[in-house]
Amino acid sequence: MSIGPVTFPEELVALLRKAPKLAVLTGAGVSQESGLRTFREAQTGLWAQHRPEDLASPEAFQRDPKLVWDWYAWRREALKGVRPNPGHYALVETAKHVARFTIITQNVDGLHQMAGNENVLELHGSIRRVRCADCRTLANTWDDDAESVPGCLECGGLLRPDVVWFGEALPRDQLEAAVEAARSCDIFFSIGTSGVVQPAASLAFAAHNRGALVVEINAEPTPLTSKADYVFHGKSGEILPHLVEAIWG
Ligand code: BV8
Ligand code: ZN
Repeated sequence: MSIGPVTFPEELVALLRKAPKLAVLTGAGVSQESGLRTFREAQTGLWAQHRPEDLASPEAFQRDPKLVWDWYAWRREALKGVRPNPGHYALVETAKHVARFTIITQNVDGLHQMAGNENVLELHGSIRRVRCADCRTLANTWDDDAESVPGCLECGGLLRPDVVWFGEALPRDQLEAAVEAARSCDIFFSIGTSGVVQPAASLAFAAHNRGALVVEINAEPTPLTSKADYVFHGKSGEILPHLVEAIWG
């Protein structure tokens, strides 16, 4: 489904040319064109019988740590060879032209950083990091194909992905910085997210309530669509490069 030429309202282009303070919330949709499944998309293979939110929980890890460990090992394997797409690179370009640029991502794939963005807040952690479930020490190395879940070299506890599971608190420093960025930005972009998971989904509304302009770029409508000032429904990997071209090209 490639989109025709996107036209960007003059007012939005003019505002973006004024180099405002931008906050950008991203979700799985921004990585879809890099070949990564979104959360909504059904899992495949032996994971098809599991809902992501059933595996991404401390209860699941308690119940069957090896099953959860193997799921993340499978997702890390799927990440090998995956590269950022033009949507990620357009955000790198945008960062060069505005006063303050903050990416607030729900993605655990590290593709924003791989594309070259510096100021990336990882609200839900990263599957590229592994830590101890007990003492939280980060592991430098680990064996994804080990017979059993590897142990922590510090305390012997089980290792787990350094991500935020459902029911777990978000990293305080990342969340506080995200709330600050949302409350003090001039324009808030919500890109490739279904806007269902909290507290991430409330950030756009926090920005809106502070008078920021809200722009949604998503393949389909979300709970934010009716509140957004500008809505572009389509693929972020196609729309974002067009936007950058229209403003700074
Ligand atoms: C917590 C890491 C408490 C793990 C993730 C209030 C109301 C209701 C429920 C709650 C609430 N507050 C808290 C909850 C519970 C829960 C929650 O929100 N549940 C939901 C399901 C209702 N929240 C939590 O549990 C949070 N923790 O509240 O703790 C607490 C507080 C203090 C002390 C102790 C405890 C933790 C939430 C984080 C969970 N971890 N990920 C992992 O990855 O394995 S969430 C995970 O799912 C992702 O990170 C992301 O956040 C979410 C998936 O959403 P999206 O990224 O948006 O992806 P999705 O597939 O849904 O949508 C993709 C969109 O892109 C679609 O709209 C599609 O159309 C579009 N698209 C597709 N292709 C493209 C595209 N768009 C553009 N271009 C394309 N090419
Ligand atoms: Zn430990």
